[in-house]
Amino acid sequence: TSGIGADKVALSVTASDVRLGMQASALTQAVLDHLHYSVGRLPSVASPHDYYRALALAIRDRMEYRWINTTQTYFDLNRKVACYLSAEFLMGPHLGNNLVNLHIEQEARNALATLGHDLDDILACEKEPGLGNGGLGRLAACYLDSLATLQCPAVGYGIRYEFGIFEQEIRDGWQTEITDKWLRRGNPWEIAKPDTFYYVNWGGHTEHYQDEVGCQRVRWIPDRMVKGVAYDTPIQGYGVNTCNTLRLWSAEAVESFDFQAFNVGDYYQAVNEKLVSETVTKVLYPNDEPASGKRLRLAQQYFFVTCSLQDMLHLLELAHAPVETFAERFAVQLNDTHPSIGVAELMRLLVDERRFDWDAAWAITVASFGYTNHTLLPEALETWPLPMFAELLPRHLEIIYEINRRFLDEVRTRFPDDEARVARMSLIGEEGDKRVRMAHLATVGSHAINGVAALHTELLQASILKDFHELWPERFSNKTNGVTPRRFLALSNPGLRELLDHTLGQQWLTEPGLLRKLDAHADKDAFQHDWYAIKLGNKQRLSSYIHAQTGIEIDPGWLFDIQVKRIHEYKRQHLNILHIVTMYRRLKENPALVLPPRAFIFGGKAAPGYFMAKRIIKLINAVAETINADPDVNTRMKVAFIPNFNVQNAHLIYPAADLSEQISTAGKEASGTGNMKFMLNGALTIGTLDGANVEIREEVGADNFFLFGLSAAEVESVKRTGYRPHDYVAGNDELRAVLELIGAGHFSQGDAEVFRPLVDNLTHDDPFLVLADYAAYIACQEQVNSAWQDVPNWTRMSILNTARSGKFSSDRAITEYCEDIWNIRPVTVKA
Ligand code: NBX
Repeated sequence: TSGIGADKVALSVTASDVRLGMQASALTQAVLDHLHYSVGRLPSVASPHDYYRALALAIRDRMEYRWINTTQTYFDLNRKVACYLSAEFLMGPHLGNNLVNLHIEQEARNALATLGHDLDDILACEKEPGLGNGGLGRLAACYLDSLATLQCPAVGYGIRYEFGIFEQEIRDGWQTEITDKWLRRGNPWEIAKPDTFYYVNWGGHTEHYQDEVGCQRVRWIPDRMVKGVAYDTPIQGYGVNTCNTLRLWSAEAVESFDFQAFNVGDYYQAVNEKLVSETVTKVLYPNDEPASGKRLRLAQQYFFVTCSLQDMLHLLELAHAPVETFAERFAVQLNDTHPSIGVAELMRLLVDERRFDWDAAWAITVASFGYTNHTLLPEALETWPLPMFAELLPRHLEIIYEINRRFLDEVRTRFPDDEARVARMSLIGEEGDKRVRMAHLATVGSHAINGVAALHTELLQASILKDFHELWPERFSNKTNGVTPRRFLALSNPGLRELLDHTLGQQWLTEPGLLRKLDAHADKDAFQHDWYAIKLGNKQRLSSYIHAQTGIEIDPGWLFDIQVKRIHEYKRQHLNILHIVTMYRRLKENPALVLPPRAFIFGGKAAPGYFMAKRIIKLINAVAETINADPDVNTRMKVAFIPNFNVQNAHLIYPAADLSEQISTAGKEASGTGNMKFMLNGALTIGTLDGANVEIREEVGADNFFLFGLSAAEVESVKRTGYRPHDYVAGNDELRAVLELIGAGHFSQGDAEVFRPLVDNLTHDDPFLVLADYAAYIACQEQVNSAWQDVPNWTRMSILNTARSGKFSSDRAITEYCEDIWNIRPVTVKA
C-alpha cells in the first residue's frame, strides 16, 4: 500500500484478549470484574445501577478493539471522512443499542440472570444523554448509526453539554422544568481525551499588516480564550467491525491564561475565570427555535465548530497530507445553520493562519461544506445582530463582509440591474437592525444544499432559498430523512423483531426493502393473529408505564391514538384536543352513541418560554382530568399525557401505537421522523400532506393512510386571500360549542381565564389554520373509527405499513448523502 499510513507499523494486538469474550460466561465474569475493579462494590451490596455501570464497561471493552482498529484503518487507507457537524446529538440510551448492534443481547441477558438480575431492569438504569431538543438532534444520532452500519468513515462532532434537555414534570397540569444532571453518576460510554484539545478565542480586535513578502494580511488579537477538550463515544455499527466516533467538545479554562491574576494574589478572579470559561458548554438551549440575540449560543456554535475544524487540520498534519487536499479528505456537513460559522472559520484558518490566497481557500471551503436545511418557518431562521457578532467574532465579521462582497458581485453579473435581488440575497439582512443571515452564509459556502423531504425541498427552492436556487440549481437536492430500524424496531419492539426474523430472515435489518415481503402475509389469518398479539403486548407494556407515571389506567384493547413530539402551534396538538372535546360532547349529549373506545395519548416538551405551547400542555392535562374522571364517558375514552417524552420512553411508545397523529399545517413540518418510527412499528397514520407524510402515503398507498386537510398550496392561497377563522366558528355549531366549552372553564373548574388566550388566538388569528382543517379532521377521524371496527382489515393495513416502510430507513438516506454529496465509499474494517 502507498500513502499516509505506509510508513506506520501495522496495528497488532497488544491488549490482552480476556476482554473480548462474547459468551454469557465471559460476560458474567467481565461484569464481576468491573464491579470489583471499576465500580468498587461487592456483588452482594451492588445496586442495579452499579450493575448497569459494570455491564456498560464490559460492553465498552468489547467495542474498544474495533474502535481503535476502525480509526486506524481510515487513517492507514487515507480515506475521505464524513464530518457531521451538529449542535445536537440526541443519542438515547447506549447500552441496549450496543447489545443489539453487537448481537449479544441474549448473552447479556443470560449473564445478568446468572447474577440474579433482569436485563430490562438494568437497561432502565441508564440516564440517556439528552443532548438535543427533538427531530434534528435525533436525526443526527440515527445518521451516526447508519454511517457505522454501512461501514462509512465518519465522525460526529458536537458539544458535550453538562446539562442536556430539561426533564419535564407535570405539576397541577403545567410543565415544570428540572435540570438534567445526566453526568451525575458518571458516563461509562465516553472516554476523555485530555490531550486532544484546541484553543478557542473570542472578542478583541483585528490588525491589518504587511507580511515579509509584502502581502496584506490580517491578525486577530482576541481578548479571551478557552480550551475545547475532546470526549469520545464509540458508535458501533450493526453486525460489522466498524466502530465510529462521536467526538464532543467540552470547554475548560486555559490554565496559563489567568496566571497574572493568580500571581498578584487574585485567587478569586482566577477561579472565576475558570467558571466563566466553562459556562460555554454548560447547558443546551431548550428551544427548537433560534435563541437569536443570545451571545452564549453563538459562542457555543463557534466553540464546537472551530475545535472540529482544527481537529480536521490536525489529522491532515498527522497524515503528512497538504492542507490543499482538505476537501478530498473531509466532507463537512452542516446540520442546519447552527454550525454555519464554520464557513467563515475555515476561511480564517486557511487565509490568516495558513496564508492561503482567498480564491484557493474559498474553493476548498465550498468543496468541503454541505448544508442541510430543517425549517422554512421564517421565525426559525437564524440571524445574529451585527454588534454582537462584531464583539464576539470581529475577524469573522470581516470575512463574512468579504465573502458577501464577492458573492454579490457575482449576483450582479448574473442579474444586472436587479438591486432588489441583491438585497434579498445579501448575507447581511437590513430589515430593522442589521443581522448576519446564517442560512445565506451556509448556502453560499456549500457546494450542496438539501431539504429533508421532497415537499420541503420543493418549498425551500420556491421560497426562502428561491434566489439561490435560480443562481445555482445544480447545488440543490432532496434527501428525505430516515430513522434507524435497529433502535426503533429491533431494540424497542422485540416481539415484532422476532416475527420478522422468523418470517423474513434477519437481513431485513440492513436491507429494509425486504420488509416488502410482508405484503404476501398481510391477508393471512395466522399471521394477522401473531401481529395483533404482538401489538397488544406492546400496548400492555405502555399501559403499565402510563399507569406507573400518571396513575391513569388504560385498557390495552382500546385504540391507541398517539401524538408525541415537541409541543408547537404548527404541529397542532390543539387540533387533536378539539377532536377529543368534540367526541366528549357527543357522548355527553348522546349516551347511546356507538364509539369504539380510544385512548388519546400525548407526550412532548414545550420550550420553557413558549407561552402558547405551555398552555396547550395544561389544556391536554385539564381535558384528561375531566374526561378520565367522568363515568359517562371514561368507558369509551381516556386521555393521558406522558411526562418527559424522551428516547428511552419512546422505545415503549412507538411500538404500542395503532394510530399516529401527524397533523401539522401543510408546508410547516419539514419532514417529521416520528411519523416514520410509527409506520415502521405498524401504526396507521392520520395526517396532512406535509413533510415526509406525502412520501409515507405514496409508499403505503392512499387506501392505507387517513388523509385530511388543506394542501400546502391551499394553505398559502387561503392566507393570501385573507383567512378569517371566525367564519369557520360561525359556520360550524359543533366547533363553536367546543370552543365555548373550553373558553368557559369547563375543564378548568370554572376558570375562564386560563384557556382564554388559546381560544382567542384560534378565533381571531389562528396562524396555523387549525379551524380551517377542523371539520375535515373530525370527518377523517370518523373514518378511522369505522376502519378500527374491522379488526382483520385494520391488522392488514398495519402489516402493510411496516411492509412499506423500507424507504424510511436512515441507511437509505445516508447512502444518498454518501453518493450525491459526500463522495464517500464504505470501507471494510477487519476483525
Ligand atoms: O428537524 C426538525 C424539523 O422540525 C422536522 O420536521 C424534521 O424532521 C427534523 C429532522 O430533519 N427540526 C428540529 O428538530 N429543530 C430543532 O430541534 C432546533 C433546535 C435548535 C434550534 C433550531 C431548531 N435553534
